[in-house]
Amino acid sequence: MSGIVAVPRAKTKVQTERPRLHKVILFNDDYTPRDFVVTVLKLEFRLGEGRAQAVMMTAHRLGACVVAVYARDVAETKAARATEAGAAKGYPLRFDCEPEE
Ligand code: TYC
Repeated sequence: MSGIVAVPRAKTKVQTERPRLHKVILFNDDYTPRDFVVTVLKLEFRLGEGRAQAVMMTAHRLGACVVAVYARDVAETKAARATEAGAAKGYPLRFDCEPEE
């Protein structure tokens, strides 16, 4: 007998979780003009005219609409910039973020 014992090495499997995507949500209000909402959706979120109109009308009718989905920091930056664009004109336009399920 050699006295050498083979001990199996413990394997540590590093599980990196994929960062959760975040939805940007547009909320309706009674004051922001429709065409301004559409302009912000086109400029900040790069939506085409038809998609921007559809998102704006969905928020207008239902109270809120998902605009797009991004990595968390991108979603937060875009939501803040779009909300600020409304505030700069005195509108209560609001965009918010929430994690996707
Ligand atoms: N409800 C607004 C109006 O009638 C238009 C509007 C639509 C405002 C969607 C915000 O997220 C919004 N002028």
